[in-house]
Amino acid sequence: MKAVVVNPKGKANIEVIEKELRPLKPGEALVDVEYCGVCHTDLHVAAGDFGKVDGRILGHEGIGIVSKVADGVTSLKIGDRVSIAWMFQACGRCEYCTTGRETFCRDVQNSGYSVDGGMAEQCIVTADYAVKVPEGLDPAQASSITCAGVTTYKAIKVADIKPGQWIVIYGCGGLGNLAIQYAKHVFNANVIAIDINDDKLALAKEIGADLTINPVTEGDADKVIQEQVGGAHAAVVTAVSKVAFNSAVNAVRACGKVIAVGLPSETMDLNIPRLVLDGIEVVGSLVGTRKDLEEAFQFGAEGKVVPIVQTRCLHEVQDIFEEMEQGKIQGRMVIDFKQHACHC
Ligand code: 8ID
Ligand code: ZN
Repeated sequence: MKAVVVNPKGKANIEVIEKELRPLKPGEALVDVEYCGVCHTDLHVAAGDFGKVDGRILGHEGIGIVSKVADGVTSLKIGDRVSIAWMFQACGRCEYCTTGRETFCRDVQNSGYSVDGGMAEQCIVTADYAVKVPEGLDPAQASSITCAGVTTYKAIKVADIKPGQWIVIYGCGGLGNLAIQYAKHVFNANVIAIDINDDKLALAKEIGADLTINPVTEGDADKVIQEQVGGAHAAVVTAVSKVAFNSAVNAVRACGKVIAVGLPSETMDLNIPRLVLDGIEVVGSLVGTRKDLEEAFQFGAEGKVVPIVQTRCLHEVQDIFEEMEQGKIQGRMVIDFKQHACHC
């Protein structure tokens, strides 16, 4: 089968190769991949930002149909449409797994990073960790919720934002466009969108942002936010830049929360008196639990959030990675693995 793997010598640190999967182990299922989105995390993994994983099949925004189940599988059957998410499996027994924080399990395995992922014609999943896609949700759109959607839905939950409060979203890319929609249409918050590209901000406005700011042309976003709304109640930072993290700390009001989601390999500045005297909280948030994904999917199925996706052919994958690096993508590019019509 065709698969996108990490190769530091390839264009965009990846290449498309022929690769066979290992046999299924008990409790696992084989999924015929329909769609897999390209997340900025795939760029970090391919670049070795979290360690070298040469030869690993990338992808954790996958959706596909179960074509085979191994012994002991009771949660899935052949024909089910399921997610291939970052959380391949966790131990299920530790203090994190048993207290609703399974993404932080110390023995977690991650698709497209520590095990082979969904950017291939087929993928292995641990059956109990694959989440079913609800009826009525378009599978290409569902792929975007499998990481970008659930991550931002969860981050806003962590932000504990209340209806009518102000939340600022830094970065309006694949994650950011969904953060805006969940914040506005599910949590009923007032939303400020920040990006350095005007086309991203135009899209942000279209999908519900109440206020947009381009710090490159309009000055420091934090100053504008403090002036216009007296500071946001919370900030979710999806931008891949420490500049945005530093701005977020200054954009929130006293007792505001900064939810760190983006993963630039950098260090942010934290002014200690600002942190202490204003009671600011800075919290990391990592994807979401299976339950979070189930909920995030449901809001998609109800049409409250509509992922902005464009399907592309597998042979364009290296171009997609480069377009993402250059900030040229609106919403998400999703590789169509069903499209055998294109014999590329
Ligand atoms: O669980 C998690 N925490 C998680 C899950 C998924 C993804 C974290 N991530 C991480 C990715 O690894 C990546 O570091 O979130 C980050 C964003 O992923 P993405 O949304 O998939 O990337 P994108 O589509 O390229 O969007 C990034 C946006 O940030 C803007 C860009 O213009 C783009 O729209 N941006 C940048 I880069 N610098 C900015 C700045 N200084 C900025 N926007 C505002 N200010
Ligand atoms: Zn992702």
